[in-house]
Formats: sequence, C-alpha cells, structure tokens
Amino acid sequence: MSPYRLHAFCQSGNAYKVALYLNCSNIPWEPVEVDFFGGQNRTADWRKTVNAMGEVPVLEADGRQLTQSGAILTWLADKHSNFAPANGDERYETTRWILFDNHKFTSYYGTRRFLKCFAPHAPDPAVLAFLQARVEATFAIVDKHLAGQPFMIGKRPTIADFSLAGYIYYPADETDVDIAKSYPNIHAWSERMKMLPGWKHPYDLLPGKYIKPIAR
Ligand SMILES: N[C@@H](CCC(=O)N[C@@H](CS)C(=O)NCC(=O)O)C(=O)O
Repeated sequence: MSPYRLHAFCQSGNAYKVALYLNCSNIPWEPVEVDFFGGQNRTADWRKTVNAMGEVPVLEADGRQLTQSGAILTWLADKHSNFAPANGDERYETTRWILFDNHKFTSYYGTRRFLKCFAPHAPDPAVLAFLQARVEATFAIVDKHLAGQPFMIGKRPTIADFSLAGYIYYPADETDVDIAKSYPNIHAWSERMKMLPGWKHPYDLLPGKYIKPIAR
C-alpha cells in the first residue's frame, strides 16, 4: 500500500493541488474516491471518521488524516523538501500566497464554477455577478504579479504555485474565463507548470467521472 492515500474527486481543484504536488515530486500515492455529489462528505459518519470539517482533500499520511490543502502542501514540503521554501523569507512568501489563494484566488473562482455548473439549484444571478467581479479583481492581481517573475515567489516553482494552480486547468465552459486571452501572464505561468515532469490535467489525475457542466 502506498504511504499516501488522497481522498479526492476529479472536480476538486483543492484536491488537485495536493495530487499534482505528489505527482510532480514523484512521490507514490493512491486516490480514494469521495462521492462528493452523492453527499458522502456531508454524512455524520464521514465527518466522524475522515474529516470533521467535511471537506476534501484529506491526505492519509503516517497514520494521520491531514486536511486543508495549504497545510498539507506545507507538511509535505517540510517532509520531502520538494518545492519547499528555502529560508524564512521564502516561507513567509509561500504562506502569504497560499493564504491569498485560499481566501480569494481559488475561493471565488471555485465557488462560482460550482454554483454555475454543478449546484442542484440555479444560482441567483446577483451572486454569480458578485463572484465574477471578485474573480476579475483577484486574477488581475496575480496576473500583474506574474508579469515580473516566472513563478509565484521567484524563479522556481514552490508549494505556492501548486496551491494557485488548483482550478486553473478546468475548461472555460466551466469557469467562463478565457485565461489565455484575459490573463496572459497567468496563462504563461500555467504553461510553465505544465512542463513539470508528472504534470497531468485534473480530469486525468483524480478519480471520478467527468460531469458535463449544467448550461446556465
Ligand atoms: N481551504 C480548503 C477548501 C477545501 C474545500 O472547500 N473543498 C471542497 C471540495 S473542492 C469541499 O469539500 N467542500 C465541501 C463543503 O464546503 O461543504 C482546502 O484548501 O483544502
């Protein structure tokens, strides 16, 4: 059995962050599919036995159940050194960008995609419009940042890049964003990440069936 088991499903960019890190680090891992759309992670049993926060990803490692992609990436980088910050200043920078990612970059983009494509009920257009404006503001910040350097904290990829890359490769019919056209520096960075040995698209890397987005 592989030392790492990742509870995941292929629509989860948050799980993709950890899966991509492991793959690009050539660290063996195995997926445990979570039936997210069937409500598995909302059951009392799952919350009791897997993650009280009710969220994916969960990484089983060293007999523990690690949660929160940013904390998991930090834990893995500490343990394996791959894509790790090299000193205190770099740790500050990776933490800063991982927090920005979790609060804004991933959060608004992922939530908008979920509401538009996969939520059981059609979302309120005002909510979608609010999220769209937040996505645009946040993506503009990251695009400007990446104009000056190839990766999030400098010349080489770190865990911060894996965090921000979570939802970037999902298709435009899910996200309504043409990244190549609107955010050329984010696009160029995403292409650089694709060059890493072990890179795979989330729909090829994670378990579960592709779900056609609901046309809304
Ligand atoms: N900050 C968390 C976010 C995790 C998250 O929101 N995961 C989604 C799937 S992509 C989830 O399980 N949501 C369940 C819920 O919010 O009830 C992380 O980075 O791990």
